[in-house]
Amino acid sequence: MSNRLNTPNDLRAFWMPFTANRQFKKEPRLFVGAKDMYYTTHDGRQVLDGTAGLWCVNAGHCRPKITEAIREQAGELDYAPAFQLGHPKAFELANRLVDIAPEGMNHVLYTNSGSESVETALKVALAYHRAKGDGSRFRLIGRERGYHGVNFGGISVGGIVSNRKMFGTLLTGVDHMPHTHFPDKNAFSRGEPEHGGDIASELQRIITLHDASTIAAVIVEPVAGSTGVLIPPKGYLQKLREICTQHGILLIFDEVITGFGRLGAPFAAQYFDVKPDIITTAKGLTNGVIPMGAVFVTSEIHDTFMSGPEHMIEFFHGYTYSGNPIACAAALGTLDTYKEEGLLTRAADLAPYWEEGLHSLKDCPNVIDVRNVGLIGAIELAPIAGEPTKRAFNAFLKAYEKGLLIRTTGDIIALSPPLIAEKHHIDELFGKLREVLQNNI
Ligand code: PXG
Repeated sequence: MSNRLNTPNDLRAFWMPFTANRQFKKEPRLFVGAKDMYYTTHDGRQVLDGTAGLWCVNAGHCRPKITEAIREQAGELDYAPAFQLGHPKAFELANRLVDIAPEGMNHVLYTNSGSESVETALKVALAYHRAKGDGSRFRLIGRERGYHGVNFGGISVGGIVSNRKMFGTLLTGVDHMPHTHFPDKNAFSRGEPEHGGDIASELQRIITLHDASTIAAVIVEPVAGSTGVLIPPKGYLQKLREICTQHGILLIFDEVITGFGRLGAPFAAQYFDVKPDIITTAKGLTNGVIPMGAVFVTSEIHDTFMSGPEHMIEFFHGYTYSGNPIACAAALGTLDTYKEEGLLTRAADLAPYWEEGLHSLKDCPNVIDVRNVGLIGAIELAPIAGEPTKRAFNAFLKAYEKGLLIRTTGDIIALSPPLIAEKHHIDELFGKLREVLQNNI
């Protein structure tokens, strides 16, 4: 007898990611279409996208340049082996990416997701020190509440407890800096909070403990996203950079969320004017349409590997789909769209209006903090006693009913609309959210 689930719309077979599967399957929420700022649900309703999908659809949905590029590429060259062979668009895209990257980040490795970008960056960092004859630098330093995807390197340097606790010993040789959330002092901050930049000196303490000669890299999200939007206090990132430079430690910015215009500059490194040695990206690279990531490294790092006999592979790492032709075409179509519409800097123009709208929700019941930077916003809610996460999840369900997509993590609502948003979309978003929050969730 076949054990196939044989109803076409049976929801049981798909074990959904980061989802309350049983709740979802009782009350499914399906999107069947999307255009620009809106999704269409299976029951025919329009839902305003307040989160750019999962922080990735920066140019809005079903944009013609991107969909056409994919269609064309699929008919022209579907796949080319990624190892020891190439295709023109992989090189064209790398050059285009380097053009918008912070100065000196001149080389790009391709991946298929943010998680793979993180693994790639950590491996580059370890291998770089070995290639320089400094192989005792094996430690990796992350941060509490950090999110760096779901693979073993990423959860090891990451600091979200629920993502780590089920999975054994993880990587050894990892330590964590403290997080930067100080609600007592910084609640209702606009932009970079005033207090807490000094916490960067905890890195110095960790270095003193382990000795700099054992530490390969420090990895942080410039703005921590998944943990509920933690914006770096003033001076914090600059101080991390100083300490890393002083001790020969590589600084990795995980820009999977902040990359491609989210803050109003192409990358957070430019927005905060702090230059890391490695940048990880994904999401907005292809507007979320095709899985793809990219890791940027400095010439210094790249050139360090370019020694030894020329017929030898310089870095033993890569994926079957690194630089996949259809993904490259999607990314090129995305970069064209960003350029034509000025989307990589548009968030800077919208940010003041966004900030006002967001902070106007301060007086809603149970709101204990509101914070923002670029086109990112967070509203932190007081948890329901004894039922953490439930209030925010209720808000998510209510918002969906009202035609608004928000993201929640813990009891925090995170907002990050597509960068094509107009003021009336921002008004609609905060209008609907006010209705949700006012109704005793
Ligand atoms: N690094 C960072 C900083 C991320 O935000 C990843 C790595 C992993 O990317 P992939 O492509 O492997 O998922 C991420 C992903 C949310 C949310 O709602 C955030 C992410 C993914 C899904 C949901 O906060 N970030």
